[in-house]
Amino acid sequence: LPSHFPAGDVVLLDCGDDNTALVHLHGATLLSWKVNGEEILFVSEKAVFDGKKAIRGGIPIVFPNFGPWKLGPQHGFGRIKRWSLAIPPTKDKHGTVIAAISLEDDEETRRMWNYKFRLVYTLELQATSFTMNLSIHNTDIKAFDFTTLLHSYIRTPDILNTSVTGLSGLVYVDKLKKNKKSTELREKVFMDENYDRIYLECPKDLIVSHVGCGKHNLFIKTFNLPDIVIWNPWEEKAKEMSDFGDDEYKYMICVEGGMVSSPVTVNGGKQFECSQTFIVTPAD
Ligand code: TA6
Repeated sequence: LPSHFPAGDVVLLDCGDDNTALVHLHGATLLSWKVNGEEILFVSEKAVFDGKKAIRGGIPIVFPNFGPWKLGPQHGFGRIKRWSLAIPPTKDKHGTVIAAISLEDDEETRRMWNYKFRLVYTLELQATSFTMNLSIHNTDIKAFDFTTLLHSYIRTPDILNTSVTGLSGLVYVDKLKKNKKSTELREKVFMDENYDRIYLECPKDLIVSHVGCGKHNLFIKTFNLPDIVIWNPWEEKAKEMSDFGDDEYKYMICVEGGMVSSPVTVNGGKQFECSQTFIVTPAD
């Protein structure tokens, strides 16, 4: 385990040649995804693993609410609760390593959000690709609404040289400008300041350039996660976060697939499926 990751509640998926993924049962947070030994995800050196708040980095799961929530913690309880190992890592006949972790309602979640549910997070690791499947089961009688998102922190050696391709022509909500809506005109979206935007109904796959140590791009394909949140706290807000280094904004970009612009309704006994696939490709 990397030095600053605690042992204990982590599950390692290993498909050989230093192609691995590490998920922490706290918040079902992916802490690491390595492709031939190159770390693609970002976790703050100051991340806290006390189980009381979300881990700052990796891919925490946002459920049942994206953003500030009057019933409980911001971004909901999914990234704070301790999930359970449902299917231990096993290699299938194609060489894909598959594992699943799950979360069910309990007294604590029902006090905030009085519904019965079961989340199953199935991870599929191959040599240069990684798929995260989230199924949200309504095990209650009554219907419930939620928003959900995979809050992916992607590593970069230089935020100024990292861009997101695939957002051109989309309407985005700018949370830094009182939720003002604008249209993205750029083929490649670079950041040189605090960004906090929700790109709505993104139909295309995305490419995040120069991730990891900078020699690879990350191709992101989503299913049922049409809204793409792009976030970087930048310098001022980085200083305000106790679990984030002052200069760490230079080494991460959040590109987050979600169903957040309008809530999903799932009837009793039914389920909602969503997923994202990450593929590492050589940088152009
Ligand atoms: O992903 C964007 C965002 O909603 C930002 O507004 C910022 O709050 C970020 O999530 C991190 O939120 P957190 O509660 O983890 O500090």
